[in-house]
Parts: sequence; C-alpha cells; structure tokens
Amino acid sequence: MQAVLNTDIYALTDEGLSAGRSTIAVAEAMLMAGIKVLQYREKDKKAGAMLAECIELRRMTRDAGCTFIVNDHVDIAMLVDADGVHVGQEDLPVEDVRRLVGPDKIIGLSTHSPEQCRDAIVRGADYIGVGPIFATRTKKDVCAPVGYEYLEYVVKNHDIPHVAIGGIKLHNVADVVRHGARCCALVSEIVGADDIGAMVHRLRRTMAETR
Ligand code: TZP
Ligand code: MG
Repeated sequence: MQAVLNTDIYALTDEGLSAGRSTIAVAEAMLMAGIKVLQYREKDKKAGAMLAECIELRRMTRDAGCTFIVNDHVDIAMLVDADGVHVGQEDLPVEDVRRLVGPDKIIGLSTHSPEQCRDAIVRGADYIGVGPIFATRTKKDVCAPVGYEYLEYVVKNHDIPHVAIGGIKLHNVADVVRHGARCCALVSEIVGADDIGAMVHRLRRTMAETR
C-alpha cells in the first residue's frame, strides 16, 4: 500500500539552497519535470509570505496534478486547501492535526525509529518520513543518521506508505532503492541543481533502472 506516495520522488522546497532562485521558480521547474508530490518547507519565512507562496503553489500543483503538502503549518495548509500537512515528532500531535484538518487530508509524520513508526500507525498518520538515512546539513535540528537499518525495518514490517529522506543524492539513490525505499525525498540535490529538470530525470532514470 503506497497510494498516498505513489511516485518515485518526493520534492521539497528550500529557497536558501536554491542557488538564488525563488521557490516559485524552482517549483515550476520541478512540476515541468513531472514531480507528483511537493512539500512546501521554508523555515525562515514569515507566515504572511508563506501563505502568499502557498496560494500560488496550490494553483500550480493543482494544474499539474501534483499532491501539495505543507510542512509544519497546519493553518496555512488549511487556508490554501493543500492536500496535506507534514509534521515532526515535536510538532502538533497527529491526533490533534487530524482534528483540525479532518479525515480527508494527508498527514505525514517524520520518524526515526521502529517505535516511532509503530506509534505513527497507531496515531493515524497517512505516511511516514524515514530518516535521516545519511548525514545532512539541510535540516538544522536533525537527529543522527538512522542508516539503512530503520528503512529495512519499515519495508519488511509495515504497509504504511514511507518516504526515505536525508542526504539522498544522485550518487546514492540507487543504493537507497536497493534497500527497499519506494519513494525518496531530496532537498538540496534538486533545489540546488543547475538544471532541475535534468536532475529529476537523472534521478528518475537511476531509480527505475535499479528496481
Ligand atoms: N528531514 C530529515 S532529513 C531532512 C528533512 C527535512 C533534510 C533532507 O535534505 P537533503 O538536502 O535532501 O539532505
Ligand atoms: Mg516540523
């Protein structure tokens, strides 16, 4: 069961890593390249600016048939009618997010251990983030890398849709797929690429050839 994340690449925004380009311009390139899940993740912007960008991104993702997820900000996700919201272990609890967004929205939860995976299922998360697989400088408050061990645990034991994240690059994505990841999330490798479309196509080809 991987319907929620029924795609190979889960793309995220991060304007600070986007080589001087705006998040809207980067998202446009991602959607042109066929990205089907996009998470808005901007840690250093004010709520008003985030809302304005999310209104635009909601229009763009809807036109492109792309699932649109907002990181952390349940209020913004609801205001723009995003498809879902993604929270971490220290954000609002999944049950409370569910009370706010209702039964039809997607809730993603970052997890880092088998206990957190089981807990996510009990709490009613629709998908889980699994990671960080490798060390990453993209996330400030990141925990130690979980390596492949936790990814393999999820793949072997649970049906909940999952997305592997953390330090995934073109050079290691095949290995992540070989360890069972069906969907991979990448931030810096995509938003920082000179040619975002070419990077998405290379990642996609590499993943497809590995399966
Ligand atoms: N959650 C766990 S690692 C991470 C997030 C948001 C950042 C991943 O960024 P990158 O650049 O793909 O390593
Ligand atoms: Mg968070």
